Amino acid sequence: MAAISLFDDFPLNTTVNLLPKDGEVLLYNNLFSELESKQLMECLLKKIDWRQDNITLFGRTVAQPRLTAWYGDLVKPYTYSGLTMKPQPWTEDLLFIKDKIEPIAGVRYTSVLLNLYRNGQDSMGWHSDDEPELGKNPTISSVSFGAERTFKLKHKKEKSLSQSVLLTNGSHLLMKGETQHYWMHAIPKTKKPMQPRINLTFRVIG
Ligand SMILES: O=C(O)CCC(=O)C(=O)O
Ligand SMILES: [Mn+2]
Repeated sequence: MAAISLFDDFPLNTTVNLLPKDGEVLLYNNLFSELESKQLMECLLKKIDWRQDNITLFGRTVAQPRLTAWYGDLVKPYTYSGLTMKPQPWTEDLLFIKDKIEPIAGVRYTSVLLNLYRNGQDSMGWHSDDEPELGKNPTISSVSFGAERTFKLKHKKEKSLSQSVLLTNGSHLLMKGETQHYWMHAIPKTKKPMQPRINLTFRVIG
């Protein structure tokens, strides 16, 4: 019988909660094959209507350190860090990704926020995905293509609790339960030379 190595990639649909308490964060590596990931990365880079918005934080207006886009069901606009975003209609590529993650997440997503990190200087600051439109205990799927970046989590109350997850090309990270209530997450800047990375966070807007 073949030995099972703990160091192999987890097979599809094998999940381990990466949080010690107060929420669930599950990682599915290689949900998309290398070829699918390469093709999706190229198509999304080309076809998504990327923009760099300004954002006002603590009264100061600055350009967001990444490009973003917002797609989804053509329902209500969504307010995110003071920006009201009007979604563009789903594209074929986005529906392909959505169809693949929904059976794992067990929800039907109504929208997706896309982030393009052009290099290691692009980043996402500490936050929780806790906008009122997302409701209590939202399920959020985060799909990554391109360069591997470190995703950090820290507990809001217990300062000693933190977690680091490498988000690889073709991976699916699922956040659910009380995660957004108790934890914050971020993609820090890095000085290492970094190729572009695209991240898609699928959300249910109520
Ligand atoms: O790029 C990532 O992995 C995180 C994105 C994120 O947290 C968000 O869009 O709210
Ligand atoms: Mn987030």
